[in-house]
Amino acid sequence: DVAERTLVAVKPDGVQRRLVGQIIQRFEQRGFKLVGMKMLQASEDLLSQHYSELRTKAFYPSLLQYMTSGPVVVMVWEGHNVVQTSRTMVGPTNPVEARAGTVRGDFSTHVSRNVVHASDSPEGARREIQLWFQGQELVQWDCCDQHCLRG
Ligand code: DAT
Ligand code: MG
Repeated sequence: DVAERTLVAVKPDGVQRRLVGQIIQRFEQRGFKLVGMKMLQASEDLLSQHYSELRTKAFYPSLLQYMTSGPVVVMVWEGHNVVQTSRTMVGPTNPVEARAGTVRGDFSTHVSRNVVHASDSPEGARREIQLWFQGQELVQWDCCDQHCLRG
């Protein structure tokens, strides 16, 4: 079976606030496998595809402005139920609802600066991974502890 993958991105506020390491650490310690990672300044074109569902929202122009305001760090993580588990680790969209222990609950106060992105479904993850990564940028490798991580 092909392991599930998800796209996680540290948004420009997270990079500026030097939270990249702490966010990577959370996914590593949970037991997920990093299979792709890069830092880039995202273009408006890429972000308009990434956030195409939000096109009609009032906050969409400011969302694109924020997301192009500085570099992002995008990652692909792999593992059992990684999509849903990542959403739980990241917390709800609005930090006011995010519990301590989640990324948003620990590091953010405002919905427009919520530090991190994580795909919301396996189909969404496939679409986003294709959008942000070339196939050869994803690395297939054996994690030596993988047999300890599931039954
Ligand atoms: P999520 O990032 O939790 O998947 P989403 O896909 O609904 O949330 O929205 C994408 C991003 O858009 C979100 O992380 C922050 C921004 N956003 C969403 N709702 C917003 C709002 N009401 N005001 C400002 N920004 C908002
Ligand atoms: Mg979303």
